[in-house]
Amino acid sequence: MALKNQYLIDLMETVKKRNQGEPEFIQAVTEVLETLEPVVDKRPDLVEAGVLERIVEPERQIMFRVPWVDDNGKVQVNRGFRVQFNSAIGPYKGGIRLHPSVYLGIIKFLGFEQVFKNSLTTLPMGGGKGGSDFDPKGKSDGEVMRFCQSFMTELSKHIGADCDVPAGDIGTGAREVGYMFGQYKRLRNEFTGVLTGKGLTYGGSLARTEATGYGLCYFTKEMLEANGKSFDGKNVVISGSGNVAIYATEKAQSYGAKVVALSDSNGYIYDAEGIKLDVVKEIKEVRRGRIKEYLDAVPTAEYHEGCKNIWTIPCDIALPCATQNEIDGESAAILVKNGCWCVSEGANMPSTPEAIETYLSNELLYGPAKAANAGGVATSGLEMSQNSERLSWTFEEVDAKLHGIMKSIFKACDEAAKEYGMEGNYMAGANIAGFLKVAEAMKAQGCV
Ligand code: NDP
Ligand code: 2IT
Repeated sequence: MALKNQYLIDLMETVKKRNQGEPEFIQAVTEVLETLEPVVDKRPDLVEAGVLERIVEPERQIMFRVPWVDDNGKVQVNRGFRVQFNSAIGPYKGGIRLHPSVYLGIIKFLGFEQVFKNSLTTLPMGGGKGGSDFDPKGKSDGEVMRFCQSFMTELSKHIGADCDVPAGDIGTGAREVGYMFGQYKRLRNEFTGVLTGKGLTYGGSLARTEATGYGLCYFTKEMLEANGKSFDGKNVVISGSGNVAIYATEKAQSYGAKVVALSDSNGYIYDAEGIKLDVVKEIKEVRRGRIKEYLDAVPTAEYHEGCKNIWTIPCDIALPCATQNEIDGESAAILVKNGCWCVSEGANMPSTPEAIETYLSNELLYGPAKAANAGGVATSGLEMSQNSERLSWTFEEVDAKLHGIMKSIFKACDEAAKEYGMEGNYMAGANIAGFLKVAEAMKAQGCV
């Protein structure tokens, strides 16, 4: 899809000029602006208020040095980031990614996506994202703790329960959130809900661990049912084997699907009998091991080096749950050739523009990340509510609210797509519905 509206073409040129060397950010903005063309035609008042020029520019970007001492007594230096993208509808909210590939462009694309995603959740949360090029893999607990403490020493100056509330993402799980929370509390001498994804003994919410993966399946189930389909008896390929992939597998299996593959950045496993999730949880959640160790417990499964070829496995439904741009045009074409009819995204921006074009032109059911993976941040929003009222809800209560939110997100995407003449294009629906709420709030608050 190419932009036709001259105003949007000019805006995109400005974004490209201003964000050189940040292809992921430009990709994320391009996708959104392309789907907003009918909104620009219908809502000159939002154009007049300069909402689009403002929404593509982060409110604030913070970059800082993160020095820490490794187990050999040597000083290490990483770079820390927090991009506070948009606070029109609530405090900045979004995870922290710890991965060697992190640079400003990655955090900006994630922060931009987060603005629309958080809007879709129906909860009052603005968008932000943070991270560092620190790699927790292979580090001792002591090293991870010293890094997290140093990272938070600077970050604590910029966040707060009513200002900006970080959480987990790639490489940031309960361990890292715990160390960061402890350091924030120590520096500020206050016990507040400044992070989500906390442990259950100190303010975390039940079902937050499961939320993104479960939410992905709740959203996907709605999309399937609206199109006369279901998970039952279907072959499913899921990439990644981290937090999102594990709980997507759990919920898909509970819906009667057969999940036949999982991966990590080294390679993928194929188990024709269906993945034994207790084995994966033991490897990944207990031992922090590699996915190929699955074969030690299940010798009948296969392991293949390299993660990309996971998309050559024939399946009905593909749930990418690892990282950005993990499905390119070539992989998408192979998926389609092998009979895949649904792609629903647990990861953020896992499909390249060419892959998305392939889904849409072949009429696949396509659940875009902003909508499909919003269950994690939605449950973070529920954790914030529980922290504010100093109560904790039961697993069933949180899970039921999450389920309700994912249903309403699907409905919002479906209805917006219909209203703007793109029925069945849930990507356009998600972008439009997510945008409109933030845009109305920005217009109402004046030029800020
Ligand atoms: P984890 O760190 O728990 O797991 C990430 C998984 O993806 C691992 O299996 C990892 O393999 C793999 N992976 C990461 N980077 C790459 C890469 N460059 N190439 C290939 N594989 C890679 O993270 P999460 O499960 O939390 O996050 C997965 C995705 O879901 C991300 O896109 C994240 O932004 C998104 N997401 C997460 C939410 C959450 O609540 N956690 C909410 C919404 C979206 P390895 O171990 O080898 O690195
Ligand atoms: O991408 C995401 O939505 C997340 N990593 C979760 C963010 C959050 O604040 O829970």
